Amino acid sequence: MTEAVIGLGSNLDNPEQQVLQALKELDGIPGIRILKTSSLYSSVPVGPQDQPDFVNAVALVKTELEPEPLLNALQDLENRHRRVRLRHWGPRTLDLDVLFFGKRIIDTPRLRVPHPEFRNRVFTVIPLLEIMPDFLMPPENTPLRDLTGLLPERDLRALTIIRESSRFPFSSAGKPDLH
Ligand code: ROI
Repeated sequence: MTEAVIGLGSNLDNPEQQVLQALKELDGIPGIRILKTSSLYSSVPVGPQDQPDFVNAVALVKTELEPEPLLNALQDLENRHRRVRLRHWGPRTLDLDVLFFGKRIIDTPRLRVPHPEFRNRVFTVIPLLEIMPDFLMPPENTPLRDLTGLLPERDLRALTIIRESSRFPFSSAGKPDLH
């Protein structure tokens, strides 16, 4: 059983709904349970600016899956949201990233964990700080809170909470527990 951090992002087709629905579906995947979710944030796009703002959130999950099966499950979920990628770094209906997988370092053609851009992006760092203020980032156990002063101010201003987290809002009643 591993605790993993998943990043969620959307800027097409009612992004807030895309992210809320994806959280619900994530919790429904066999071998994945959500432990905590951040608030939903609105953020200016990283990359081309001529696209809508994003809705971003992060979720802490516990999972029985190994990294590649977890990635497969996330990609299936993206595809169910009819993910369209119009261009590199362009708008998308749903983007799910493995940001952390326990303390493991993964570097394969399909998957790099910790996510190589995690620490440069206000829309991943701030939501994770909200739910895990004492998180120590692998590989060096750097405190997550040490990153706050380093993020671009312009992006920080443009990151606003659009929906407060209310702990994870979906009932796990009736689902088998993970051990
Ligand atoms: N920009 C923001 N603000 N949020 C994202 O989730 C996001 N995802 C991406 C790119 C296009 C790099 N920019 C983003 O993949």
